[in-house]
Amino acid sequence: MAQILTTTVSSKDKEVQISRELPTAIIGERINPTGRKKLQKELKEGIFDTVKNDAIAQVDAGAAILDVNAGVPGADEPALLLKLVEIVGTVTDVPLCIDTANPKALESALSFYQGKALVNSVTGEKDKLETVLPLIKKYGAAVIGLTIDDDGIPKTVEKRIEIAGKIINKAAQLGIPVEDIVIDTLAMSMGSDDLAGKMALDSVTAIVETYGVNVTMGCSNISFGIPDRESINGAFLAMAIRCGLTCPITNPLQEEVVKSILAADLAMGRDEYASRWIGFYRKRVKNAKEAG
Ligand code: THG
Repeated sequence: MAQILTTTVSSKDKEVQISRELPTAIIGERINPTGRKKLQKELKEGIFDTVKNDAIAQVDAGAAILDVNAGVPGADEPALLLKLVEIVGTVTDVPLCIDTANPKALESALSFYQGKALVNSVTGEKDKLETVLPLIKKYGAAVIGLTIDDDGIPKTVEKRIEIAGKIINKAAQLGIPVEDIVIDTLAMSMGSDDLAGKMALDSVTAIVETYGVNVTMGCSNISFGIPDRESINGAFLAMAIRCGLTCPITNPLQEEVVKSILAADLAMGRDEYASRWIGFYRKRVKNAKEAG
């Protein structure tokens, strides 16, 4: 059996532990303007109502951590990311996953953030390792390591294992402990490659067996371009959890997604007396009654 590593992240007031012995930690993906024209427009105009509503709704629906991405084309990303981190922190108290490829934006967000953030992300690319990992060390953050390198997205499980190893070793050289590295095995669209799901699932199993680390994936990616995405996302999530996925980046506002995760946790023996399942069931019934 692979070693079980616990990744701890925190906000000013709350700590979240990520482990294969604990319930799945949902990272809510909604605060991301990619593909959301209306949100892009609001952010450009300095309107943050959708961000606030999405933050509150995702936590209410079961998100343990919130991903925050400020990638609006043409916007000042360092300033906007900082603003989003600040705004989300005023309406929720969960730890944040800071999602940016811009080192300036990352450093400004980290220097402002109170707690131990999850940084999204570093890759196995030489320049990324050299710019991002020192910031992780400096701010004592945890980091998602994408299994991509200078050759692009790997075509095999073995190559993903190799890239993850490179990220873990580079981090260790800087004094970043392995439990602070969460590996992303890359969920790609099954709409454009029908073997993408199996590749991702096999990679989760292999990464967990090899390194024992926590694993994430942007699970909604899997269903791009296919109808009834919620059902696909739900089934994929349950299977990936069985393989060792512990902190999916996904949309908790999709009921099927949350149901699948809770059912998978129950089936994995991580929901004592089914109390989480029952708690969420009662909440759904109550919300439905209130909505008439
Ligand atoms: N790995 C890591 N981080 C990531 C990803 C990943 N961050 C970004 C992304 N991938 C995960 N986040 C999303 C957010 C939204 C969607 C998918 C992945 C999505 N959006 C709808 C769409 O484009 O059709 C639009 C939503 C809307 O209009 O409401 O599907 O892989 N580490």
